[in-house]
Amino acid sequence: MVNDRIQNLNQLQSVVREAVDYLSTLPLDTPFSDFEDRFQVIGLERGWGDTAESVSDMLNLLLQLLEAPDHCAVEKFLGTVPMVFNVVILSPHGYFAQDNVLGYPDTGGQVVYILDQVPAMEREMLKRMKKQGLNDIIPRIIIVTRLLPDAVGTTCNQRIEKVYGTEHSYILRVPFRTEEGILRKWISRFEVWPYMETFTEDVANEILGELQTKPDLIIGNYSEGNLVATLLAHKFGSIQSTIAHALEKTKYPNSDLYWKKFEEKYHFSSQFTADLIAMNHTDFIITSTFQEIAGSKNSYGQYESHTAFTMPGLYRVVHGIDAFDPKFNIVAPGADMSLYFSYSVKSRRLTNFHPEIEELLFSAVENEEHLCVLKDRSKPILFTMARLDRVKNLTGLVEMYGKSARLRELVNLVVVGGDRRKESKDLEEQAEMKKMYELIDTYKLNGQFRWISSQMNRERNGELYRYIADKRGAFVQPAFYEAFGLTVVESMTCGLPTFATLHGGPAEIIVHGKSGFHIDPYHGDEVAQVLVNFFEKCRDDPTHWEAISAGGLKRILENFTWQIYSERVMNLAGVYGFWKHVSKKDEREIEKRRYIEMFHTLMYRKSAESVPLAVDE
Ligand code: UDP
Ligand code: LCN
Repeated sequence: MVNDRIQNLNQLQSVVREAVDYLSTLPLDTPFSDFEDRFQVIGLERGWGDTAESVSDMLNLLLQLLEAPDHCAVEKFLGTVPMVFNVVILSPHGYFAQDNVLGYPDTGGQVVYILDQVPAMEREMLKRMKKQGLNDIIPRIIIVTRLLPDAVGTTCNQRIEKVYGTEHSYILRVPFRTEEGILRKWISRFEVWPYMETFTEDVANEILGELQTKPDLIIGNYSEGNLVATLLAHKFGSIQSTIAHALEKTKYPNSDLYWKKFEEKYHFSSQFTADLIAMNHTDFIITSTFQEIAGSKNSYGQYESHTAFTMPGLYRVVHGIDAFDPKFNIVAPGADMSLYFSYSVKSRRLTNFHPEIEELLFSAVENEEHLCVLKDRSKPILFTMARLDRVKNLTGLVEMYGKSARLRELVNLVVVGGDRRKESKDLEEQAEMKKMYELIDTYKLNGQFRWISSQMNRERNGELYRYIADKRGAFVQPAFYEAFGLTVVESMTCGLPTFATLHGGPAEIIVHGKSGFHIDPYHGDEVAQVLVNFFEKCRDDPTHWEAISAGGLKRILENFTWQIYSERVMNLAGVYGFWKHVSKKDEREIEKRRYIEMFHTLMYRKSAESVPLAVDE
C-alpha cells in the first residue's frame, strides 16, 4: 500500500497528513482512480479505499495509531488492511460433499458449518476488496477434503467442485494414499492418521497448482484437519487458524487415563497428540462458545481438558494449552437463512414439500425410510434430528419418552437419525440401531413414535422444522455432550421451541426459559417433566408457545448469524496475521515451534504409524 518513496515512519506520517488534507478538498464520493496518480507520486498505492471518503477514514485511523494508539483502533486498522486474498480450508475426513451426505457417521455439522461459512466469507472478502478499491483482485477459497473413489452416490469422487452460492470457491479433493496405492473406501475419522503425512504433501502440491501462489490463510477443522493445516502453514508461512468442532477428549470420559483400553478402536494417542500440536502451533483459534474453551460449572471445556493430563505409559502433559491464551476467540456460527427462517414468514414457505413431509411423518407405510406409525395426527410433535452416534443420545430420548405415560399422551415423538437404507459400517451406529429396535419393542412405541432414516435435503429439512412448528411442536437435542449444536440454531431460526442439553454449546445458545430450555440428559425423568409442563402450559395458554418461539428467534438474530461470523473472522485474520509477522523473530516463539516440530517427529509420527492401514475389499 506504500511504495519506496516512503522510507521511514516520519515520512509516512507526513505523507498521510498531506493526503488527508488533500482529500478534505474533494467530494466524498470521488473515486480513487481520480487521485491515484497524485497519490503514487507521494508514495501511496492502492488498497486504502475506493472513494475519497473511505481512503480518508483509513488514513485518519492510521494517523490516530501513529499518534495515540489504542487497541480498538489497532484491531480496526489491521482488520481493514487487505491481507487475505486466498484461503484454504481443511476438512480431510469424508464424506464431504454438498448433497447426499448429511447424517452419515462423521458427516454432520462440520460439513454444514464449512459449506455455510465459505459463501459468507467470500461475500465478506469481496465486500472488503471493493471497499479498499481492489475490485480487480479475485478472492479464492479452496476447501480441501479427501477424494473417495468409492463415493456411493455422492460427488466425493470428483476432484473439483464449485461451492453452491459462491463465485470463486471450490472443493478440491485429494485421495488418501500409501505405497500400495489409493484408498478407495470410506474410513472413520478415527482411522485417518497413517495417511496424513502423504496427504499433506499431495495437498501442498495441489494447492500451489490451483492458486499459483501460497495461501494467505489456512483454516483447519477437527483434529486431523488442524494437523494438516499446521504442517501446511509451517511450510508456506501462512496465517493459521484452527476450529475444533468436537474434540473427542471430552466426549469419552477418562479417555486419557484409559487410553490403552480405547486405543484399538479410537487411536486417541495419535489424535490427542495431533490436537496438542495444532492448538499450540496455530496463530488463532475460533470457538463457537466460551464453554468450548473453559467449560462451565457442570462440564469441562474441550480445550481446558488439554491443559494437563496423563496418558500412562505414553506421556504426561504438564502445560498442554493455556485456556486463557489470547489466541482464543469466540465466533459463533449461524444457520443458512435462505434455508432456515421463521415458520411465520408465510410468503417464503416451501409448501410444495408438504406432501413429502406428510408422507414421511404420517404415512401408514413402514419401510427402510420410516419405521412405526403415528396414529393420532392431531397431537403436536416432539422432534429430534442427529447422527446416530452414542453421544447424541437419541436412544436415551426414546427411552425417556417410552417411560413417560403423560408425555406419550400429550405428544408424538419423531426421530430422524441413522440410515436403515444401507448397512452401517460404523460400530457406534450399529449398536445404537440395535438399541432403538429393542426400545420400540420394550415400550410398545408403535402408534406414537416414528423413526425416520437420516434426511439429506437441507431445503426440505428447513420446511420440516417449520411444519412441526405449525403444529405447535418442539425440538429436543438430548446429547450427553454437544460441542455447539447446529440443529439447535436451525430449529430456533425456524421458530420451533427448543429443548437442548446443558452439556456443551446449547447451554450458551439458549437462555433457559426465555429462548428455549436446558435439559440434563442424565436425568430422563426430569426432562420428561419439563416437556410435560411445557406442553400442558401451551395447551392452557397458547401464547406460551409463541413467546418461547419468538424468544428463540430473537436470540438467533442478535447473536448467531454468518454475517456477524465472517466480519469477525476476517478482522481476526488481519490482527493475528500482523502479530505473526512481528513475532517471527521472537526467541520464545522460535523455541516453541522447534519443540512442536520435535513432538511431531518423535511422538506423533510413531504413534500414527502404529494405526493399522485400512484395506479396500
Ligand atoms: N443433519 C441433516 N440430516 C440428518 C442429520 C443431521 O441434515 O439426518 C444436519 C443438521 O441439520 C445439522 C447437521 O447435520 O445441520 C448436524 O450438525 P450438529 O452441529 O447438530 O451436529 P454434528 O453432527 O456436527 O455433531
Ligand atoms: C461438530 C459437532 O459435534 C457439533 O456440536 C457442532 O455444532 C458442529 O461440529 C459444527 O461446529
